[in-house]
Amino acid sequence: MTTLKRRSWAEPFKIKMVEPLKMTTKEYRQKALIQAGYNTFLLKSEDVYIDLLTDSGTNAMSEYQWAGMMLGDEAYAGSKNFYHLEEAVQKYYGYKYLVPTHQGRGAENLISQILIKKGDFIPGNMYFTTTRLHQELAGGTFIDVIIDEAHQTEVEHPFKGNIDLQKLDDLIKKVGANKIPYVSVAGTVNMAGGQPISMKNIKQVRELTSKYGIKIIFDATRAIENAYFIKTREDGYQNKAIDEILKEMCSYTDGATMSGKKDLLVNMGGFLALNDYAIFEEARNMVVIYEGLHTYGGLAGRDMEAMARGIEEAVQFDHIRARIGQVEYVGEKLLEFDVPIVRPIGGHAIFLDAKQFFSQIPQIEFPAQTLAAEIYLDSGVRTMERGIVSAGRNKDTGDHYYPKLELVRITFPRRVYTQAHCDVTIESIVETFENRNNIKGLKMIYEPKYLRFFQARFERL
Ligand code: PLI
Repeated sequence: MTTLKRRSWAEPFKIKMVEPLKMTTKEYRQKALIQAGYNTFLLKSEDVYIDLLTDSGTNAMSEYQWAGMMLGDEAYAGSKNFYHLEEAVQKYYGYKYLVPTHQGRGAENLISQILIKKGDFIPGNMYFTTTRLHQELAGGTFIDVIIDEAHQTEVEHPFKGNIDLQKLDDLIKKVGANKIPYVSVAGTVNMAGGQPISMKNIKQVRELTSKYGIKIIFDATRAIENAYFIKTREDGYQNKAIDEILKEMCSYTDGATMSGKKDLLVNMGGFLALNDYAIFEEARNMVVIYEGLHTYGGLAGRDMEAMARGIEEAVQFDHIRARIGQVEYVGEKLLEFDVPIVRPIGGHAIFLDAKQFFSQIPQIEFPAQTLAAEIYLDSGVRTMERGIVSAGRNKDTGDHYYPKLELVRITFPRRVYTQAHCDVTIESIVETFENRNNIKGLKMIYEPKYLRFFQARFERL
């Protein structure tokens, strides 16, 4: 007789509506891949079986959110859904002022233009594509001050998103505090593999920056997932609720940019949240130019309502445990087959280490791009490159950045896929891994000027 080793958890919801998926053959996918220039961003979604490209805007909304959509107040000015969203942001994130934006990068544009002057430096815990680009477009230079462990895929560290305080202090001393408008602190650092920052570290960054009068702008996009890791990994937080932890994290920062398309369980929406009235006033003026009036910022009333309701659901422990539990399920299975992944397992995604996976493919032949293409070809599962293509080029020299991390992100939309979908994904990756030595790299045949990973095209070598 076998004995039970553990009790499983399951999702705290059941399925009410389904969206059929198209099943395709390998020959079909081969054609689709060539048409898409070996770039998974250029595939048609209908040609994808299990879409693990991103967790951004791909979430399934609840009946509570859909009911809220019917209560959209589509007034040009002063929509009641704006006031509901404002109240929810104040209650759960703790910031005083809210400027809605169509999505996260709308907020990044506003804060970068307001706070950054030409020649400034913006330190942060690893870059994110759109965040860094807005900082650069505003005349700044992003400086990575994340701990070294974040660049080492095999090193186990509970908080690989932490900022190296020495690196930060050295930078401040080198360039001067007046050249650093703010530190860009992200929760569960996306490009590091969905790795969290500890509460202790955020607090220490606050203490250090306060000495110099430097602000902290928080990328709160996946801060709720970060709060889960603090609760489960950091001393003193086991008995705190997710919303308490979230609010404490935000309390050490001066404002936040937010893509609601992740943590907040919606398909569209974002915001800029601030404590300083003067900066808020400027953002509220500027949002009118780029997004829309300050009480809708590019969103329909119904979108703001869904986001306000999404905040309430996102901070529920059972939700966040199941969300991260699904990602852990996939990661643990891949580790059983010795597939190289970033460890510890991240919050929103599994990151395959493409340099190790394809040790025969040099970085300039795009191992991660190749791997994402191969997985699609094998099973119709769509993933995303997060390596040299995403890193882009140095704006001064024009050379490729060669990031230490050459990853493929297998990203899980919230509340969308079942465990059987997860199993199909695992089997496809394991089979590609077993066949890894027969696979060659790619060459880039078209490169767009900005954020090239979205539209670049490749051919097989
Ligand atoms: O896609 P936006 O404009 O709503 O948000 C931009 C953005 C900002 N910060 C972080 C950490 C992100 O992950 C982010 C968007 N991420 C995408 C699209 C992703 O696929 O991860």
